[in-house]
Amino acid sequence: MMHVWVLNEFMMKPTHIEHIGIAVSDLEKAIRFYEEVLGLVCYAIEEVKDQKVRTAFFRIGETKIELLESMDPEGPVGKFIEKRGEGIHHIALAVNDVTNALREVEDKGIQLIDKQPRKGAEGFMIGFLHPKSTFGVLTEFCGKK
Ligand code: CMX
Repeated sequence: MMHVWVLNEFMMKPTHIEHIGIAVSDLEKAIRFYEEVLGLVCYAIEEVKDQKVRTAFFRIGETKIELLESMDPEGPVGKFIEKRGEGIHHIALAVNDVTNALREVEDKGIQLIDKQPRKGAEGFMIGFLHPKSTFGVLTEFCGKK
């Protein structure tokens, strides 16, 4: 039987794809591809020490591409590249309130990596859902609070 969802079951409904995270081995080399081949502009490079990565950002329409270079082979991106090579690492969904969004999906049985939001790049709060719970795609909630 088809389930009829009611609006208040989706209080955290994402508004758009905030960014797509791409794991790269060499940030400068990857930036050159996005700038010189695709014509995008890198508008920020930032270290996110908590996540053991150096990031570079490009705007593309309403969303962004976030390049991720590991600063530590034991960090999440270092381990990812070691196991799976360079490539799409995660998708970040913009939500109004990361704390509430995490709580809401956990109540629906989704396994969280972060029970509480942490500080991400660009002053955003971020929280990850485990890829084993989200059909193999590491999913991030990203918001101003
Ligand atoms: N996407 C999909 N699957 C992934 C994955 C990813 N990015 N990273 C790891 N996995 C899979 C692995 O392939 C592995 O699968 P199998 O069990 O089938 O082999 C499984 O998850 C466990 O992987 P692991 O290498 O043993 O690594 P860990 O369990 O130690 O960590 C994860 C995996 C996702 C929990 C960890 O990477 C994490 O906590 N990620 C969230 C934080 C993060 O990624 N930060 C970097 C970006 C920060 C930013 O954007 O600012």
